Amino acid sequence: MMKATTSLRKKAHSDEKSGNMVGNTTIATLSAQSERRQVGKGPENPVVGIVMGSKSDLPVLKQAAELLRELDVPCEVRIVSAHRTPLRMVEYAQTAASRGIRVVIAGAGGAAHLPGMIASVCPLPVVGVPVKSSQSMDGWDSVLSILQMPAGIPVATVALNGAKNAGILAAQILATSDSTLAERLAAYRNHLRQQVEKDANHLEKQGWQEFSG
Ligand code: AIR
Repeated sequence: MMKATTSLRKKAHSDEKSGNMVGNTTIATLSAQSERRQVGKGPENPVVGIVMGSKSDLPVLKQAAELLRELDVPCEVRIVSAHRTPLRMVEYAQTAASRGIRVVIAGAGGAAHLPGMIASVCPLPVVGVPVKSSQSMDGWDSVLSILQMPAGIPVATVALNGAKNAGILAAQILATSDSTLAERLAAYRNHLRQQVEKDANHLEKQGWQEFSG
């Protein structure tokens, strides 16, 4: 798996030397294209809004931010609690689209009403991240609060603490109208595949005992 700290740009640099290809183009080319990205114009123009119910959710939700940074998708990160700051939540949801946000990632733990309530106020697609908080009933409280939305107001719910996938989903939604982002996502997948193939080869060569030791 590509480490969050290893940006696609850095990878592109080494691939430029080795000539690694993704489809008909090098990852370096993809990175250069990302400079002229179509989604947003820079960090001051975020297109994904990441919101969480508490600062205690940040270790999970930051994985979405890291993934989006790797893909050169500008995002903003905010703390907004459905229960402790309900008016702030409504204001965020009502203004997100007009500020240029195109997808919202919302994560919370416990009685996790934030994703569903944002979805009820805001016309944008909402990806919900159930967070296993310190007081959690094994995560089920959060999972069920986010997952079981009434018909008409959907939240695309990812796995417990699955913020990385939330970031990928948000990028995939944006990539339906951004071919260069689609190419960066393809490069990301290609990297995942190469990692697994590398591990599989090592395991076969070394045997499972050596490999796991
Ligand atoms: N929370 C905050 N406001 C409403 C909810 N459901 C959630 C946070 C966090 C959990 O409550 O998303 O996962 C515990 O928050 P804290 O601040 O007590 O650590």
